[in-house]
Amino acid sequence: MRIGIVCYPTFGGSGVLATELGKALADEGHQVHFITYQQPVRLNVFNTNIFYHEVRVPTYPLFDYPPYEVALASTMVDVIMNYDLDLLHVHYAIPHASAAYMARQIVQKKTGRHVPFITTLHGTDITLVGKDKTYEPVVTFSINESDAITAVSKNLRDETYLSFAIEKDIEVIYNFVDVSRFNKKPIDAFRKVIAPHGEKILMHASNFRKVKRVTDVISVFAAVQKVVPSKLLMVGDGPERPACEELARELGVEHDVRFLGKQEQIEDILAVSDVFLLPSEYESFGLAALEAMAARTVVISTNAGGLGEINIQEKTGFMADVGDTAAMSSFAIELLKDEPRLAEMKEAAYAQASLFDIKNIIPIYEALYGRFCRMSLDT
Ligand code: GMT
Repeated sequence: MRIGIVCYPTFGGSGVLATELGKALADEGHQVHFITYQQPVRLNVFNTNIFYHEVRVPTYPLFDYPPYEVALASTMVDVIMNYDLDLLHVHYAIPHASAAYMARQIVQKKTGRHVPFITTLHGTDITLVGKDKTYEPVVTFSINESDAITAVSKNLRDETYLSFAIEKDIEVIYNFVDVSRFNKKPIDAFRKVIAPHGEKILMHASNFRKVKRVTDVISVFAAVQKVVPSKLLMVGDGPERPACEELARELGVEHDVRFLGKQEQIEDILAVSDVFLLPSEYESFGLAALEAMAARTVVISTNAGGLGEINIQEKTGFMADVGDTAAMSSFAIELLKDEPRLAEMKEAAYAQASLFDIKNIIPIYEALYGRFCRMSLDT
C-alpha cells in the first residue's frame, strides 16, 4: 500500500507513535509518505520505502497567522496525486483531520477518486484543545467525515463520545512499543555517574505541560528521598520546568535532581531507572509509561484516563488519585525498600508491556487500511 502519514513532528506521544508506525509499515514493504512541517524526531533511519514531504508555509506581511492548514491540505493533494497514495492516516485531529477532509474533496473533484482518510485521536486533541468552542464544530465535522476513526484507548473513545456528537464507530487501537528496543541491559558506568553510592533512581519524562503535573514529581521524590537514598532524572522540557526547579530548591533536593532536557536515547536512561513517575492530570493512554514498562521500570502513576488499561495495580505498578502525592510516595518507598518485590514487579511490568509490542499492533492497522483501500477501489 502507499500510505500518507500526517503528524506533529515533535517529541509528543502522537508524533512518536505515528513515526514508529510509519517506520514499521515501511519495514513491512509499504510505501510510507510522511507529510509534516519538520522532520519527525524519531524519523532517524534510512529506508527506501520512506519518503518525507515538508509542508512549507510561505509568509506574507498581511498574515499575522500563516495559514498552515491550507499549506498542509495543498501538500496532501500534491503527494496523493504525484505518488498515487491509497490513503491518508492523520494523527491528532487538529488541524490534520480537517486538512485531510479538504484534500480528499479536492482530489475527488480533480480525479473522481475517493482517497480515504483515517483519523487517530490521541488525547488532548479531544480532552483539552478540541473541546474548546473555538475549534469544536470543525473537530466534530472532520472526525465524522473521516473514513475511519481510531482512539488509542477505551477511555479516550468514551471521552470522545461524551464530548462530541460522533455518528460513527470509533475503533480502539492501543499505543504500542518496540519491546526489543527497550529491552536493554543497564549501562553500569552510566548508573554509577548518576547514583555513585548505589542510590535508587527515579525518573520522569514528558513535555512538562500543566497536564503532566510535573511539580508532583518533585514532591513525591522529596518524600522518597527522606527515607530511601535516591536520585531523580527529569527528561524533557517545557513550560513547567522552572516551577519544578524552584520547588526542588524549596524542598532542599535540588542536588539530587538532574534535568536532562530532551533525549532521543530514552531507552538508556530508562534501563538504569527503578521507578518511573507519571502523576498526570490526564493521559489518554500514557505511551511514556508503556515505554518505561518495556524497559523494566516500575510505573507509579495516577489512575487518570487510560492509564488503568496498561498498568495493573500492585502487579505491574501502582496508581493513585490525581494529586495524591502522599500515596504515590508511600508506594515508592515501600517498593524501593523491598528489593525482591522491586525485581518481581520489574519483570511483571515487562511482561505486561510485551502485550503491546509493535508486532501485535501493526497487523491491526494493516487490516484497517486493507478494509478502506478495497472500499476506495469499489467507489
Ligand atoms: O501528552 C503528551 O505529552 C503528548 C500527547 C500528544 O498528543 O502528542 O500525547 C497523547 O498521545 C499519546 C500517544 O497516543 C498518548 O500516549 C498520551 O497519553 C496522550 N497525552 C494525553 O492524553 C495528555
